[in-house]
Amino acid sequence: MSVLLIVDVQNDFCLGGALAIKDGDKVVPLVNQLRPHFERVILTQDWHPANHLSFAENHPGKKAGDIVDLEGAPQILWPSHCVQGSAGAQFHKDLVIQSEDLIFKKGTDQNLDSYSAFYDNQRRKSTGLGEYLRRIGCREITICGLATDYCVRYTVLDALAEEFKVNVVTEACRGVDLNDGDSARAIEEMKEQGARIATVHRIFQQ
Ligand code: VGL
Ligand code: ZN
Repeated sequence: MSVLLIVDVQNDFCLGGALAIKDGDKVVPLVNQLRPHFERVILTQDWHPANHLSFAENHPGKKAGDIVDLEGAPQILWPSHCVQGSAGAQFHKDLVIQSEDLIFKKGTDQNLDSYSAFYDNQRRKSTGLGEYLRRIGCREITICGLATDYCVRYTVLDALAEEFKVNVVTEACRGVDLNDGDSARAIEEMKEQGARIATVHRIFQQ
């Protein structure tokens, strides 16, 4: 069973969004080209309550980019983004979504962030994605979306740790790059851990 996992292609990560990633919306046509080549498409949706503790706004005196302790682990503070039910949390309007697609929402717990589509950042709870993939007989997944250095990176590393074969379509990913080179380093790390870099062109040829 071939699976395409589309990570967080939501308005807040695109042009004009609350946590806009440079050229985030440029991934949309590429992701749309990828999807017909897969038997199943799964999307993740960052889906925070307004009081989420990854938001700088919910820590008086702190600003986006600061790091705080959240339940014993360091947490980067972000501008408020992908608030449940808000326009910013919706998928980009040009992203093709079909009724049979599966959507995994994450980051719903006020006290925990969840970059990975598999687990929250503290690895307390599984989202059920790994179990689902095993149940449908999926051994290999192809991952694209936003952001290369956060949700894509964590998702890829968890997928590898769960022993899936992982392809990352880096041209259909964009990163935040809080520090110069974060996305490039994330790609190197994913490769070192065993991810294969795929291109839209190469998938077309298969
Ligand atoms: C993301 C920061 C905060 C992401 C989500 O989708 O990569 N990054 N929440
Ligand atoms: Zn988030």
